[in-house]
Amino acid sequence: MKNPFAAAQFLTSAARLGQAPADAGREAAFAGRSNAGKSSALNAIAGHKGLARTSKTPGRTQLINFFRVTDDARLVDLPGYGYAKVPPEVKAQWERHLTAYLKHRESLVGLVLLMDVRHPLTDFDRQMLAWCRDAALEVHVLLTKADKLKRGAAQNTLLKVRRDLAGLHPQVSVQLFSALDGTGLDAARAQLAAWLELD
Ligand SMILES: Nc1nc2c(ncn2[C@@H]2O[C@H](COP(=O)(O)OP(=O)(O)OP(=O)(O)O)[C@@H](O)[C@H]2O)c(=O)[nH]1
Ligand SMILES: [Mg+2]
Repeated sequence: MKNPFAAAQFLTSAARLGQAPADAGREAAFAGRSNAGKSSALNAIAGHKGLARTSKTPGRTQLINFFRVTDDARLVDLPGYGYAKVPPEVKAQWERHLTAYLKHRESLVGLVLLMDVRHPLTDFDRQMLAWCRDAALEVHVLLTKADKLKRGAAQNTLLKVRRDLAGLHPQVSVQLFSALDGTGLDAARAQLAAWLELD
């Protein structure tokens, strides 16, 4: 299968919504707590290791990073939340930017919410799901770093999270994912391609 994300390119970074590219076409954003594997997932999906910067230091991606897929389609790497060393006022400001982005970004068609398969559904993940539900925004959950668990344990987590999510958001899907060994890569690409109307 041809990878519709192979030509993805870095477009721009924005500290707030006003600096974002024109709100046209279709956009899918990657959100999740710091270190969940957002940038790694983006790189795996594009098949391009150096596209989004990954880091062992949590909270590295502080800006909203936009990537062009086609003239009409973008992927967006959102800053991670739950980074303990960020002062409360910075955190509060970021929450305002984030909710503004989720609420007002017309081109945003879906949110990929990443959770470490070993620590799913934190309070902030639940908060994010509530914001998306209120904004009537579709969510696709990637349970990341699936390579860290045995197959059976990962499957059990998947079933449990799927059950819990059903009560939190009416339009949510969930899958296992690993940027390291490629688990769930095709399914993640298929969901994004559907949202962005790529073929
Ligand atoms: N084993 C394993 N490690 C992973 C996987 N995905 C990411 N990692 C590691 O997890 C760490 C964080 O990955 P990032 O992709 O930078 O996480 P992020 O969510 O973008 O983090 P912030 O930008 O700080 O919010 C890095 O050390 C990655 O190498 C995976 O699928 N498997
Ligand atoms: Mg990142």
